[in-house]
This record gives sequence, C-alpha cells and structure tokens, in this order.
Amino acid sequence: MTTIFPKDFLWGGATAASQVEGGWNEGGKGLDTQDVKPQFSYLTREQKNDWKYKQMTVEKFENGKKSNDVSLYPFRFGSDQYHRYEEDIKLFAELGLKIYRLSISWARIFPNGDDEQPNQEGIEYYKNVFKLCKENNIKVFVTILHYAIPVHLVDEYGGWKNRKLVDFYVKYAKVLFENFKDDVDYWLPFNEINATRFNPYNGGGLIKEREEHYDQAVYQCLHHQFLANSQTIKLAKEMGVKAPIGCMIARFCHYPGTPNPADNLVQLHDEQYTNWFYTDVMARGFYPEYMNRYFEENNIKIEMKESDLELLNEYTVDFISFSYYFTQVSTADKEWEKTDGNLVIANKNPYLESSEWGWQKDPTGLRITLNQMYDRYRKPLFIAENGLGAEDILEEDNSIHDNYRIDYLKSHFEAMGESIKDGVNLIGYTMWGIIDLVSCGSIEMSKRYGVIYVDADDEGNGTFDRYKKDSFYWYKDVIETNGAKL
Ligand code: BGP
Repeated sequence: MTTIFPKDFLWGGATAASQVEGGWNEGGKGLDTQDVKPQFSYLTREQKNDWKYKQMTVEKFENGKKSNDVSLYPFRFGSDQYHRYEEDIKLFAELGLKIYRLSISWARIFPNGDDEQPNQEGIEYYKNVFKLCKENNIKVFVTILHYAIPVHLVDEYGGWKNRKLVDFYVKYAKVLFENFKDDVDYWLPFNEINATRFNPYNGGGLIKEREEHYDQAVYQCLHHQFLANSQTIKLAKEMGVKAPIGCMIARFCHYPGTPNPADNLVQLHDEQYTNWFYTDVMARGFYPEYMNRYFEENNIKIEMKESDLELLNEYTVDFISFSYYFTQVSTADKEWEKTDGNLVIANKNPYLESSEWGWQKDPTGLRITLNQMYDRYRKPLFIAENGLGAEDILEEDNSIHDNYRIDYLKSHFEAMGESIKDGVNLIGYTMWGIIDLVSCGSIEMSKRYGVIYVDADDEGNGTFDRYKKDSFYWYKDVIETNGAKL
C-alpha cells in the first residue's frame, strides 16, 4: 500500500493534566485554576453553550475557591489517569501510538508556583509516566503549561500580567529540563497561547472584573508569556536540551462572509489579531507592525524593557503547532447568525455542518490552514489538537459505535494528505482527547473525544473502566499503514 505520509510521521494522541489526571489533591499537588473553575459544571447544556454563561467561569472564580470541599467537580477526578496511567499507556501501545502529548501540572511540581523547592512526588509521577512511554516506544510530547496555573499565583500576583510570573515559570521549566531532558522528545511551553486573549482566565489567570484596563492586562499577560517562551528556549540551549521546542495557537481559519471588501478587511484583521500576531512573535521573532495601530487605537501600552525585544528576536521556536477544530466567518454584519466554537462564539457558515456542540466541521479549512502557515513560516508544522467532541453510547456488550468520529477523522486525514502533496512539511498529528476526558469549555465528561471510552459521567460516577471504541480499531489501522488505509 502506498502512502503520502512521510516515513516517520508522528501519529499520536493528546491530553492535558487538568482534564485527564484527576488526583487533584494527591501527591503534594497544589490547587490550580482549573480545580477551582467554578460551579459552572451544574449549568444545563443550553446554558453552557450560551456565551453569557461562559463568561461566568471568570466571574465565579471566587465562589469556586470557597467551595474547595465540593468534590463532585469534574476536573478533580478527570479520567483518573493519575492512578491508571499504566493501563492507559498499555492501551496507547496497543493502538500503536507513535507519540503521546500530555501536559505537566505546574501545581504538581510547584504546588504554589512560587515555592523554594519542587515537589519530589510530582517529579516522580511524571518520571514513571515517561519511562513507561519509552518502554513502549511511544515518544513524549510535553506541554509545560496547559491552562492550569497554581491558584496562588493568581491570588497573590494577579496571574500573568505580573512580570514575576516569567521567573516562576522559567524556574519551573528548569526543573523539568533537569529531570526530564532525556525523556521528552518535543516541548511546548504554552498551550494555545492566544487563549489569553479570548479566554483570559484559562490562558492568563486573569479575572476580568478585577481589571481596570482589561485589554491592557491581556496584552501585558501575553508579553510576559512571549518572554517566558523565549527564556525557556534560551535556557534549553544553555542546558543542552536537544528536543525541539515549539509554539502552539488555537488556529481559527477565517473566511470572508461575502466578496464585499469590508468583509475582507474584517477577515484580514481577524487573521492578524487571532492568529498571526502570536506565531509572528514566536516564530519570526518580532512584534508585527500591524499590531501598533491596534494597540494605539485601544489605548494599550505594553510595559517592556528594550532587551525584551532582543530576547524575542534571538530565541524563536523550532516548529509550529496548533489546534484545529472549526472555521470562522469574518463579516462586517453584526446580525450574522452565530454558533458555538472552541471557547468563542463564531459566525455560522451556511456551507458547513455542525457538531452536536455547534462547532462547524471543515476539513478543507485544515488544508487551507496548513498551506497558509507553512507558506508564511517555512517551519515544520504539527497538529497538536484536532478531533470530534460527541456523545457516545456504551452498548451492553461494552462496544461503542462511533462512525461519526471515524468520518470526521478520515476527512481531516485526507486533508492532511492533500497538504503534504501541496508540499507542506507536516511532521505529526496528536488527536485531541485520545482517551475520553473532561471537556475544557463545557466542563463535562459527556462531551467525548476519545478512541478509548472512560466509564464516568459528569458527576464523576462510574467505574472509570476503559473500553475501546470502533474508532480505536480504525485509528490503529491508519497508524499501522501510515495513513495508506483511511
Ligand atoms: C482546546 C484545549 C483543550 C481541549 C479542546 C477541546 O482549546 O486546548 O484543552 O479541551 O480545546 O475543547 P472542549 O474540551 O471545550 O471541547
């Protein structure tokens, strides 16, 4: 069978600590911002998909803190990987995964974020996980920070808008390099760094209501994260870390709503403000000129030292990764019909079908995205997240017939193949939520992404036993044939 995928193509799966691990108060772990994400979990599906309620994640932060003893909260048990990683890695090996993308929980290593000494038990936990991956020939792709910030850093320092966070983060990264530099094959300092703009609580540890000049705070956070990213790359070089270090954004491909030049201008700005700005800084190494006008018009003055710009310029990333779930419509028409999207409300595209959660499926958009990104940066690309969140049914014989997921993945893999034919240097793909986990945006277990089913409900009831879905066998074949059989 012939394949268009390169010989060493990295077929993989992705998770994040706060959504998969559980064990929120075990092994010396401190509280993080996902643990205290508020009673949002008790809203109905309709309410959760309403933008107004999404904002409540931020507003209810303080309530969340007061209810630390509410143990029903889904992020607190995740998929229980903290206790079942051996079983999970065995399943990944059976699936044939070439690479596993997971995040390290900052609060497992530094429970408060600003502690003098790291928590050895946390280090041990990840050592064991990585060792097992290696024994099973699975490469390790680590996200250093995937949304979960030690709560103390938000309470005490105001989150990423405080420059001190750069030092705390770099100290944390240093401990990771010291302990895991031979275990990790790819590093990612930040998950979806642009989330700090569209979901500042997740991304920046920012509580909107506490900010006098909110936009200013958002871009100040981002500046500090860019610095932390470059300093981490610098540190890695100094410490002889060989594994490539990349950046990641939530990539929103935008189409103009009509051929009206006004819509095309909106599209240009949407692309610049939601996508290019971030990868331009981290891959090209400078603040792009188009942001100056934006900053001026929005009265944003980022505090920075002159040496910051040199640092950003000198230490850029080795590869670029992104999450890809759906596409957007850019329009000057304020009345355009809306739909739900990944942590944002999107304009609905009449030519596309939506998932149960309103996210519009668009494999062609993935091909467009890959072409655009490769053309702009000429660096290796990695799809760090993609997948379909759906409600699955566990049959009496423990089978799960998820043809809809197979269809979704197949169409996206075909688009990847077309991009490779177009000449794009795509090196890997880590399917989001390879094993069912708690949804980040909806905060529920019943929005499932995995090819492995986890028997748990939104309240954390269930055996947490793992079952292989039909998509498991299908993906196994895809990996075995390196994409020749889709
Ligand atoms: C991305 C996050 C992930 C993940 C994914 C799916 O933004 O990096 O953490 O959750 O989106 O989103 P959701 O869980 O809301 O369906």
